[in-house]
Amino acid sequence: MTKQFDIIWVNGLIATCEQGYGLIEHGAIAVKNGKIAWIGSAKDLPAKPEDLAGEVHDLHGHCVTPGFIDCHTHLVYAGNRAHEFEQRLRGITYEEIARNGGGIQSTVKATRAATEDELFQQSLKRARALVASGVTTIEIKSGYGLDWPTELKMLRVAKLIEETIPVTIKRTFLGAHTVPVEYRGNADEYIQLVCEQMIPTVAEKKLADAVDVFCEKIAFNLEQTGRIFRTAKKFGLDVKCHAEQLSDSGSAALAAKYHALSVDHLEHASAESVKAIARSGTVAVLLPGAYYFLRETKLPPVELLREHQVPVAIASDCNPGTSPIMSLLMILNMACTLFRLTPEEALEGVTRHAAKALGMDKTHGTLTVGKMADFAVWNVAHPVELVYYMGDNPLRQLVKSGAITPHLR
Ligand code: DI6
Ligand code: FE
Repeated sequence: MTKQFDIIWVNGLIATCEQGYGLIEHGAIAVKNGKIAWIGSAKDLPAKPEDLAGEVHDLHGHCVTPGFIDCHTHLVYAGNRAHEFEQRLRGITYEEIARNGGGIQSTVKATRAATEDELFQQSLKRARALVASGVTTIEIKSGYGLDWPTELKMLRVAKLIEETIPVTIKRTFLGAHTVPVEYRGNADEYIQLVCEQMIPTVAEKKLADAVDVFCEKIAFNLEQTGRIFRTAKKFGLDVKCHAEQLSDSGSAALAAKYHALSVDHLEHASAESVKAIARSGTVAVLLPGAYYFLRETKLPPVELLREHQVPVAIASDCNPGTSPIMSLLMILNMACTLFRLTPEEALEGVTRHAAKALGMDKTHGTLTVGKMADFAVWNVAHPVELVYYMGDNPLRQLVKSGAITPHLR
């Protein structure tokens, strides 16, 4: 006789993340067809676990969280920028390096030159490292091609990662990451290419779910950003924005006007920006790794975000220039030590709110009946320990769509 569920995990401290930690003690999770079919206190199970499922796992009191969602990465790229790290330590700023043809441009050069397989192998390594820190969903942006063949190559590589390891990949088209060298001094013409050729093809061939823009003095202005948003919306794509990372440009408020899924960075965001995103239901994505690595001193307006009840997600921003970080556990700690988020807020930031930042909150981000059975089992007694330690990795087991994934390190 077929049993009601496929697998049951019992005897765990389950953090559902539905509201804060959302803890269930002595909890059980039952999975059917890759989704959560039952969750609650084990004593409330309708029958003995063995009678309900063919496979029963004892969690021995270990802690369970939703699989982490890294909602902002640039992990598909070739080469690295370790030499620029040295330059910055000698006092040259990120913006100066960018103006001198380094920065994003140097990664563009390496990414264009790499074969698809080289790009895949290098990127897969980073995706595996993130997964090994408890991640089951990763957003990956293009934006190191800035020409169509390379943007396409990046988007294909992102897809191939999903086909190779058990992780969900959400792709974002970031053709407007910076002005490519061929269009230097002619950003409008490049934006025209992005809007008239690239975005329509991305939409038609379903190469990405969303479109992002780096709105900044060293990248694109408000008018150009608005043009990208209008085009993306016209073609049915969601929008996101790298907003107010290095200066207060008003880009977060502009993104809110277009009902952006998220505005990301926000160190320089004003009270007006925060009010605008609160009204539009946009998620604020904070990226403590970039703040740390650039040794920034201007903090994002966390208190204002709280006051206006803006959902706050946190992400790795994994990229070669400003956040060469491949552990979301590390980012959880940084979000608390650097930005003063509470551990509970930090955890919501890589689960429930991160799912919302990717428009997938109906299916992911919390341990709730009907959602995908993506969860992590941790060798800790309470979820705060995930945030507290640095450099440890207490991941015991990762479950993706109800299946236990082999260890991926
Ligand atoms: N903001 C960032 O932090 C990354 N991109 C962006 O728009 C940095 C990308 C890089 O330096 O390679
Ligand atoms: Fe970024």
